[in-house]
Amino acid sequence: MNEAVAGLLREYAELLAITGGDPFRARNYEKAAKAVAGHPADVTTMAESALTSIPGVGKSIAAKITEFKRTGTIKAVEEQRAKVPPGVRELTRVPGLGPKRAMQLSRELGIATVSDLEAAVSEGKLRNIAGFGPKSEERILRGLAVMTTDRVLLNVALSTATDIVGALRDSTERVEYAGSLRRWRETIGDVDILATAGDDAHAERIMTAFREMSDEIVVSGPTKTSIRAATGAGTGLQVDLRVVRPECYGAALQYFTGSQAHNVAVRQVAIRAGLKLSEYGLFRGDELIASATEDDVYAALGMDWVPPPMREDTGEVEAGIKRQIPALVQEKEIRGDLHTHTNLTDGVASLEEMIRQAEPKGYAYYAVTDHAPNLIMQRMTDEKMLAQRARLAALASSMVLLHGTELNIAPDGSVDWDEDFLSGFDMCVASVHSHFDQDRRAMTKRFIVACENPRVNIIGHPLTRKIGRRPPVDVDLGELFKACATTGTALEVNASPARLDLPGDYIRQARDAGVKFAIDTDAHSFGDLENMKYGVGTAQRGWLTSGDVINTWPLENLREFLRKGRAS
Ligand code: DGT
Ligand code: CA
Ligand code: CA
Ligand code: ZN
Repeated sequence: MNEAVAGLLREYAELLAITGGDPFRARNYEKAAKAVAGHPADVTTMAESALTSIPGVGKSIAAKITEFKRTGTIKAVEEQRAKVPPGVRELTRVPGLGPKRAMQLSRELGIATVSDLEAAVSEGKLRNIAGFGPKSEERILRGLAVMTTDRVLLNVALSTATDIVGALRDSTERVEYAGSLRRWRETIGDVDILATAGDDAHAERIMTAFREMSDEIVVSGPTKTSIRAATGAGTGLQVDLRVVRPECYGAALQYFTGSQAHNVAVRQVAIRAGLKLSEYGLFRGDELIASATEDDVYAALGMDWVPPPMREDTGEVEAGIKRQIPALVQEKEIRGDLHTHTNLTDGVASLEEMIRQAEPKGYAYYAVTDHAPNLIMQRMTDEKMLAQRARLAALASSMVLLHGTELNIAPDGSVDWDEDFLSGFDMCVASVHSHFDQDRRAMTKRFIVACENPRVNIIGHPLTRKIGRRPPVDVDLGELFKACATTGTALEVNASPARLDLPGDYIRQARDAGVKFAIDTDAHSFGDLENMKYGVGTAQRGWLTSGDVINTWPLENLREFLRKGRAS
């Protein structure tokens, strides 16, 4: 039920923003929605007095949740809904189209859907509307181009896959997901699951169990069935299940993990050796040479096993043949999270709660990096920051607690505080949070100035893209990488599945330019602390080893890096 309540609260926040309500109020409902979605207990079974103990939930939101419990709806939400024409909410999701303009397009052109908008742009209709110039048309076109339609984010696919794999464990010993999810690709088209069965009857039992998980069967046969997921965030996502004999599991796993380009390249290696590779195994004529494990298959081809995130045909086959597959960074090597928030700014949990929640992860260190004053919505002040520092210093923890901040990189590359104030922090992340539309030259200069700041240690979510929602900024990455390498500024691999920023291909280029990285969750809630795996997967797609990642290093080495060559 929490998802339904969170959905209504989120809708209310969006509607308030569209109707021009108090932005702080909208922000509060957004925060509450996040907290409710991540709350462990079903909020509709909780007493109103208990509800207010959820971070971000005050009296009036608690009353709305109780109202939902009683009536199945929230009157205030319905009232706001009545003020907004249908489709406007959908339109505000187009990157670059704010609430005001979405209302205007609805009123003047009757645009009610994203496809209406696409048609109107291509017919040049926007040009006749007051306030819409060629620049806004271009911005909307770019926005439409990044909107994902039929692919889902990693966390959505992973939760669907984990549920289904877990349920299938009752029917078979060996079952796991393959495909793009196993490769940690940033978006997932469909989930591919592989299971083993000893005989046909066993295979049929597995297929039956799988079919019973959904009302929507796309296709079903003795060895392959596809359904659409029936529950959870991934409702509607296609899931393919293949059932194979245990003795060809390795060859099948290799085949269905892909990528297709990797498979084509590996098959070429087989052909050159006079062999034939398929999902059933590696053959010489009719003789089966290898198939039980992936290791066996790669070894019989004269290669190292290739970690799935590298399987994109970008040099990994050659590296495998030369026995030069790097020892990719692993999640268990991460010693700390260097970018996290609390409810002092836009996080939903208190400082003490976030730290208590992070401790079981076994980190050696943990940085609190709340937002700085120039992001005015966050209402940060010097006094609040210093008071937080004192609270942090007084906390006992199994982790070394670092006091940091997330600075805003202004259009000219400057950041919120002067060097004197900044020198009081253990470390600083600096990120672009506004003026995304600067041209390449200005944007590049902006990043370089930030890197040259002796107190800026990590550039947060460097592209500032949001997958399917906001395009990347236009920056000369070659210049940025050079500046990072020479100044000792790390680039972030932001682990939020909505960001994954930097992405793998750029990580590799940056690493080749001598850049170091910090894999961080940018956690705003308890749940976000669990996102580290997506960052590690992304780093693996960039071929990173622990030597490249500063938050796998012992604290002393990290501190040395954070000094950026300063004496203290
Ligand atoms: P997705 O689903 O678009 O996120 O990406 P994948 O990589 O999961 O693609 P999918 O689901 O179409 O197929 C899963 C794997 O199966 C794919 O990575 C490689 C293998 N595969 C599928 N079709 C072919 C094919 O026609 N040729 C080859 N060589 N491999 C294929
Ligand atoms: Ca797939
Ligand atoms: Ca598939
Ligand atoms: Zn942040």
